[in-house]
Amino acid sequence: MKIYFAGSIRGGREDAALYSQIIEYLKNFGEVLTEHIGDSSLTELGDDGYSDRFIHDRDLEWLLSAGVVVAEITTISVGVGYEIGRAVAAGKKVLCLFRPDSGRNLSAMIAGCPELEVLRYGNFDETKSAISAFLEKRI
Ligand code: 6IA
Repeated sequence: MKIYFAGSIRGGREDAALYSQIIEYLKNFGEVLTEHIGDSSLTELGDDGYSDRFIHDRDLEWLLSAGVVVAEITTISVGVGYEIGRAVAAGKKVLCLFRPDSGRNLSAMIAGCPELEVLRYGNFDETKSAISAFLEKRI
């Protein structure tokens, strides 16, 4: 199964190490198309050499080819919100992971969307059972 993982890039990279842990865990269930999201050398300001148009078109193609989408949404990111909206419109199953103890408030457009599954969690270990339950239903 192809898995699209979404996490903040220009929205801020403070959760990059957590994204990397989640991506490593997701690899137990299939091919993660977006491994670079957890790359600690990718900064919100850095330039990976590709144009924005290239990144948009490539990522959208990956998103639409994926069986499922998993998004860590604690760090607010316009790009991740856009990807979630496009995934819902395409009928994809999406699991959103949010940490309430971050002090941030979850958007009503995510919390109130009946097509999304939202897991509120405290630390990485708590995501594992939710991720496996979500993905095993779809393998
Ligand atoms: O608005 P954001 O940048 O936080 O959006 C992050 C989301 O958009 C991620 O889930 C990615 O799938 C996608 N995305 C945004 N920028 C990139 C990127 N390079 N490479 C791959 N996916 C991306 C941006 C390089 C930049 C640091 C110059």
